[in-house]
Amino acid sequence: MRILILGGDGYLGWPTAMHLTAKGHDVAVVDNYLRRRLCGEENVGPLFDVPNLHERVGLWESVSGYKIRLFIGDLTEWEFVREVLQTFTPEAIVHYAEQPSAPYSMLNRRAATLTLQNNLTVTANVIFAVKEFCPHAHIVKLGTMGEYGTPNIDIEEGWLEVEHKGRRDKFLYPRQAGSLYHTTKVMDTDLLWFYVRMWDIRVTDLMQGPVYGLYTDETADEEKLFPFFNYDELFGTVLNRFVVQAVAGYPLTIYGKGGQTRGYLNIKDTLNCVRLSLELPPHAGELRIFNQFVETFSVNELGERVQRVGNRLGLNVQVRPVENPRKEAEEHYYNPAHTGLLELGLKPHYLTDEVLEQMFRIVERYRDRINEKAIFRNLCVFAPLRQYLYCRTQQTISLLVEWR
Ligand code: USQ
Repeated sequence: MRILILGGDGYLGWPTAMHLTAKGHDVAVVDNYLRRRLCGEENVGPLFDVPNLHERVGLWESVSGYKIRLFIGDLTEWEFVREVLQTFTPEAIVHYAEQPSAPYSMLNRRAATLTLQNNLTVTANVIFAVKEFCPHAHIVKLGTMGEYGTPNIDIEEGWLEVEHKGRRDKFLYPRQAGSLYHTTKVMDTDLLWFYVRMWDIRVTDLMQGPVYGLYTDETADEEKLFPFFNYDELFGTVLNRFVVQAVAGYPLTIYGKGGQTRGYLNIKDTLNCVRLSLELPPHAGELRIFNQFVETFSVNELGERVQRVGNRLGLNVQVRPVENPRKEAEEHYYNPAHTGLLELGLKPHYLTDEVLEQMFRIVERYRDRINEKAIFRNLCVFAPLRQYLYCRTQQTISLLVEWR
């Protein structure tokens, strides 16, 4: 299949490109290095340097023999989108080309409008380009479990049957995002659903949870093929951050009460979910939605696991609750369905101690590169004092609870 990957430089885009070529597909990637630019502006680099796409494409061809076509440019510009689609004429498009960070989207007005403009314009351009140049192409859109928020009822897989005053109908499951980034993903879903109804396009929306890990079958131990590994407060996801913090001797930053529960998956499973969705597409005029994760953990549970494995490896891992920089429920009900991808044939990789040990071993190679200032940035001058008071209050509450 001719597959176009939008956002091919990213944490997931690049490993997806290698994986799909290794499975026999003809792949092109597109990127404008937005994430690299934003990380540079915020002074939060990844754990190790990642070669640019020209170098990665060359390296992948030299180790595997597989070619990847490359387009560098901005997908918010229609002329560029037209050129790419007319040149490559994809049969499927994997759309990762979005500003992917919830905390970045909440930084300030500039970050908010950049997230809105980039994410929504790219999605709209993709839809219009499919209609104009390849109306049968299947769009695989990376959505997020965070679109649903944390409702006090079970989360279904995309849709909800509602009975109201004796009549029944099926609707998109209610969305209530917890960040502007997540809200752009809700808007993406609405746009796609609208054009599925209007133009009979063919779409899979993958509602993904936070991803962890580095190794995929294609990277093996070739470090120059590893994806970005951000561990900073803006672009790092929680488990990757905790492993880096443990290696650096930095207490694990549990935000607030730590009961925030999410659906997690290994990066290897992301690649398999995307490939299975591509190889078993929906019908024209169908919006198919899968909840893309394999197991749920609270932040406290992740912290305990990282601490246990890190200590077994000879580290002295401390856990330190910090005042939550986000506005989110810290204790809540969470029971999302996730059977669709298993039915397509997904064989999950679970978070075992061995998987964590492998992450620790890679991160330890780059221990000297860890910039502690990027782990938890004090965004205002009173932040250190506030953090100190917060920790002391939490300790006093725990003592009082024990005493009672
Ligand atoms: N958290 C901590 N301590 C930290 C970092 C995070 O307690 O040091 C907590 C957060 O407050 C949150 C949870 O861990 O409750 C997950 O945070 P995260 O940074 O790993 O994930 P999030 O910001 O939600 O976003 C990530 C990806 C995003 C994707 C999303 C899936 O950056 O692209 O869409 O995971 S989901 O979370 O299901 O919406």
